Amino acid sequence: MTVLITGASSGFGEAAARIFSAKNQKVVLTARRIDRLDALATELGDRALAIELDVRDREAVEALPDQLPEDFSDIDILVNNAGLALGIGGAQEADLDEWDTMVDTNIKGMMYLCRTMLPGMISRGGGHIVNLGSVAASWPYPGGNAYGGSKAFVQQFSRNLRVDLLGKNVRVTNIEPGMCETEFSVVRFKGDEDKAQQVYQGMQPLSASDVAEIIYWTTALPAHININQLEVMPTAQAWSPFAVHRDAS
Ligand code: NDP
Ligand code: 8X3
Repeated sequence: MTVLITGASSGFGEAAARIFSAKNQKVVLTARRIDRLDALATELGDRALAIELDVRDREAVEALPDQLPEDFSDIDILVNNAGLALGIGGAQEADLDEWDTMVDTNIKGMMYLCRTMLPGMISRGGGHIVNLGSVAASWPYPGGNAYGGSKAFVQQFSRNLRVDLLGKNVRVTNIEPGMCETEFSVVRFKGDEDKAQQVYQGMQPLSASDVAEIIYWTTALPAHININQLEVMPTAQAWSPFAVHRDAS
């Protein structure tokens, strides 16, 4: 098996790369921070390949299959993990550039990778796409706005892929984690480590390897089993009651 992972320089992507590699699968590590990918590829050995890729760059994504050396060219599993949230303010005060970045990365980047990798999978007789959604796809929270919307797209796009790919032997899985301590909140709060740490204060979040184990598990099931959607939260997280605004008078 050869596994292509986007966003392999950190968090779930890096942890998934370690697990797939430990299971003797070849891994193509992609992200923007090539220094991190090179270090990880060196650590994982000959069966790992690092490629700098910004998933928002459609031309670069479309050129990717031709860029892969023969040993790594037959991608069996695509883990569409690259993504981010930026900011947690209300929609009325949001930065449109940040909304654009989330849409370009979480939605368009994921679409580009699917469209580019699917023909090869189908011609080789099968494959598996694992998309990283979020609990934010289904459950709104203050400041989730465009991030939640982008992950709702991932949810519905993943379901639609299943329908298009029926009979093609290509599995599609949408994994929707809740709170997980990676660099996610550091990115969301633009490098403010203290603010990021407060998100997980006094509770046990998921770890990157918890989610990576789930990603791997969905791919290791017998080929006739397709996990469509899998929502996972830390035990310490749940939903709130509906919010109600009451007039003070
Ligand atoms: P991290 O911030 O730790 O990792 C995000 C990864 O995405 C990095 O490797 C980063 O690499 C990559 N990335 C971001 N933008 C781009 C881009 N334009 N092109 C290529 N790669 C990019 O966060 P997580 O591991 O937590 O997040 C992974 C996925 O899981 C995301 O889609 C996120 O939305 C989702 N998720 C996270 C949850 C959490 O609580 N942590 C919960 C639910 C879902 P680089 O900067 O080097 O390009
Ligand atoms: C990340 C989880 O709850 O911060 O997708 O939106 S949350």
